[in-house]
Amino acid sequence: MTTRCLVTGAGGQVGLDLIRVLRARGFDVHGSDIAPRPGPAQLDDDVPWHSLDVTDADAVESLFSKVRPHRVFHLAAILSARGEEVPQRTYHVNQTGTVNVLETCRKLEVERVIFTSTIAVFGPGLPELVPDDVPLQPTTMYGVTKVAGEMLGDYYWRRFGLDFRAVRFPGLISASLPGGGTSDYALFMYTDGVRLGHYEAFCRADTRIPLMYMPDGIRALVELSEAPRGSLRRSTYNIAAFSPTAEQIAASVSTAIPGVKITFAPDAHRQAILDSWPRVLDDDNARQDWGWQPEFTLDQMTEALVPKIRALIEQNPELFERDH
Ligand code: AKB
Repeated sequence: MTTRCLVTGAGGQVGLDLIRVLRARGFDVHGSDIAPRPGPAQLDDDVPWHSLDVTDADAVESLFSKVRPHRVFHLAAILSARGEEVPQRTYHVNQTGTVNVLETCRKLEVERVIFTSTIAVFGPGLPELVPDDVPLQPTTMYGVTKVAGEMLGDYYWRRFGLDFRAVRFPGLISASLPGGGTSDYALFMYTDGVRLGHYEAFCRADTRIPLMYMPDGIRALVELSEAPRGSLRRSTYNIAAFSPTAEQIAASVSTAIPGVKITFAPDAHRQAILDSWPRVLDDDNARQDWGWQPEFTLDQMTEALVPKIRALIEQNPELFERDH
């Protein structure tokens, strides 16, 4: 029998790439989002798409009862920077939405729930190398709700046997516009670098956080979802790839876009968030339990990403325009 997967928040930065990879692996994949169905350039015509507001418990239950997924990839969330604009709404989408998804999966006996957590669960006062288990003291509503999501998922596993698994994503970078993250300065160096030949980053040059190229992030989700439960000693795992300073990213970008000018004008609010996040993540548990290993280094990502962004901008010059 073909495994059916349902992805929430599927129209976001991770979802569309995840759908492509799951389909290539032979899964029957359904997408859902509060946003309208993406166009054919982004999503194959034969992918079923459902309109879903995860804050509406009845709507979640009704859709999941209709689709009857074996696996749910719960991605729907508002990210850190946008999340601070209206924290109450972020709480509702990220927290109520996650409770609704978990509760429905429990009732319908969904086999597995895969959740995307983040480095934003951490807060100030971290060691240089940050393991899975340190006190979690997030400073953003996004981080607060992701800590709660991790803990709720773990509770549902221990209390109800719902097979819940999560990765803590570093800042993800891909050839698509992210939706309001604080790690976005890294991607904007590439997109504005190609589009305009310059970018003024909203962080200091020495800012250092964990980052990852999207194909590695997607592979992590898929590999964790397929790991034998017996090999998992925990529900939530740090995963890491590379941790360059913003200045090192700029240097890498300039190898692929000669003459690009990247400058730094820190924004106090976003800088404070970045400074509260880990500089380097320890992902030993993921490596040991389910064989996690990143493939892309910063420079390999640069080499792969710049031609992709160039091609996309040639097709659609407005694609990476933004008002912030
Ligand atoms: C954000 O910046 O909010 C996200 C994240 C690190 O989870 N990219």
